[in-house]
Amino acid sequence: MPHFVPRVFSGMQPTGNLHLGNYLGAMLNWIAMQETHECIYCVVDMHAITVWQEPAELRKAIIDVTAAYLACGLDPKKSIIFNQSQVAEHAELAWILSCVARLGWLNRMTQFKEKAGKDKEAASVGLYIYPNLMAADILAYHATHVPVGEDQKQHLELARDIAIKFNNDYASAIDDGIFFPPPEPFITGPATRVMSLRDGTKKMSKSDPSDLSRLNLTDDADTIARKIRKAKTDPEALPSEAAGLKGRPEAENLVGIFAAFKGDSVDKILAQYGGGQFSSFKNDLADLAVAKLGPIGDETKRLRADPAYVESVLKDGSERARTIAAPIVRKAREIVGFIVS
Ligand code: AQP
Repeated sequence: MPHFVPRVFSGMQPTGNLHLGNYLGAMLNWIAMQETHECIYCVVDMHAITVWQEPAELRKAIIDVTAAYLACGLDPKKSIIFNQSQVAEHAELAWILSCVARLGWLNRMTQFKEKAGKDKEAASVGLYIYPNLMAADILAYHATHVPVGEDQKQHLELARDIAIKFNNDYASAIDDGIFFPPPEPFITGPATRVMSLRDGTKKMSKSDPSDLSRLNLTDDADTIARKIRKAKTDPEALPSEAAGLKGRPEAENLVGIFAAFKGDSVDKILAQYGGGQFSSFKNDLADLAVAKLGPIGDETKRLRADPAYVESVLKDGSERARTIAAPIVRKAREIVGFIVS
């Protein structure tokens, strides 16, 4: 088996403000992996248009999400930071992979079912084949590790299946057996699935119509405190051990967020707050959230006011990304039998 350089790839959609789920589920790992791996972090604007976006809003959102990346601590000197649409190899490889992936595989994707809702016929074709583009994003760089939240697990398994099928289908044209390394999901950390503040059974998401459902990374201190105060809870007191959170999704979510911010275990948090009411716990959680998110929000706003700088980061990142993707995608074209001049 050939040796592949350990390489990290991941991305977020510019479809709204980044929120606490993005931060705890993915971003914390992204930041940490910069110190140990070669990392490529993408603003996945091509994924964003699988659902119609107002063009001027999309352009602004690409800048805003990039500003949030930088404010969280991604460093353009350590990592490649770019937007997907500036590297044409993603779309090119996605077509090849769409011819490798099977309809039956895509039919099983739960995210499509959730997002398309009842009227599947009206969903874009892009939304349906979104996982093929995601596979191309990763495989175009021969990425080996993909840090994501729990909700992306199924898409990553599909990316692995596509890589393996490509390697098998074209085995006769691949010198040492494996052209695409099957990427490893990296789903780990204090909160791999942060839930909505209004409904503990739904994930926190950018597209939830209620802004009260999420903590945005740009929310000010008053907004953070208000959202936590209004967060749904149940009438019981907090339990003293993690097992007591079973069947209490809202309580479990808030304690999980507290533990993630604090860097402590859920049991340790409950040893302190168990038996108490939610009100004082919520006050402390709000203070903690403001202390962690406030500086990120301030820095994001500062960077958003300098779009020329943010665009320069994306331009430089896109050029560096292309130097990695171009030879890999060129080779993929050759492997499938295209004439590559
Ligand atoms: N609630 C979450 N908990 C943990 N991780 C999460 N991620 C997203 N939500 C949570 C992780 O963040 C990364 C970027 O995901 P995304 O760009 O797809 O963002 P989103 O917030 O998941 O977007 P929406 O709101 O669900 O969809 P749209 O934008 O279509 O409205 C991923 O690693 C994801 O796992």
